Amino acid sequence: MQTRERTFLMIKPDGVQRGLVGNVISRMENKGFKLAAMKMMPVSKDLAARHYEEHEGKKFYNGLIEFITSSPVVAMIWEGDNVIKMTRTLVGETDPQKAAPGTMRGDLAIFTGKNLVHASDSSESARREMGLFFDETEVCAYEQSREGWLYD
Ligand code: IDP
Ligand code: MG
Repeated sequence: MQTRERTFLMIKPDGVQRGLVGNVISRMENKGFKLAAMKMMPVSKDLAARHYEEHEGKKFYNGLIEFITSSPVVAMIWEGDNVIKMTRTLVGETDPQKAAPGTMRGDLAIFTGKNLVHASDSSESARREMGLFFDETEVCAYEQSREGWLYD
């Protein structure tokens, strides 16, 4: 069985509170990506700081940590060819007012500080973020029968 590229995708507290968990998951499933891991969880201050370490010192940093720890998130790993870049495309620009219609943020959000989802932006961040949120034993490698209809 082939393990394809993997990325980390997280539905932030606003997405969970607004009842958009299913909508986000449907978009990823409908595209053809395979779910490899998923859990609903609170984010501790420590995990938030490690996840967002690249933003430490920026003016929005404290608010971001406050927000991401304010209510549970849904953390996921998705698998597929070029999934890191394609998920960023499906998510849309950081500012929902600039995000194209058809993207998650373009369709479902209004404000940068409440932009629904996080998605890894490179293979290094994907590896790092998957490791922060999941143990190896929580990640499922399995055959999905539709793969022959998605890839050569
Ligand atoms: P990304 O989520 O599209 O990768 P980043 O620049 O990595 O965007 O920023 C991480 C998160 O920090 C954003 O998703 C958003 O929630 C928050 N953020 C970024 N810039 C701002 C800002 O100018 N004001 C408020 N929040 C921001
Ligand atoms: Mg980012």
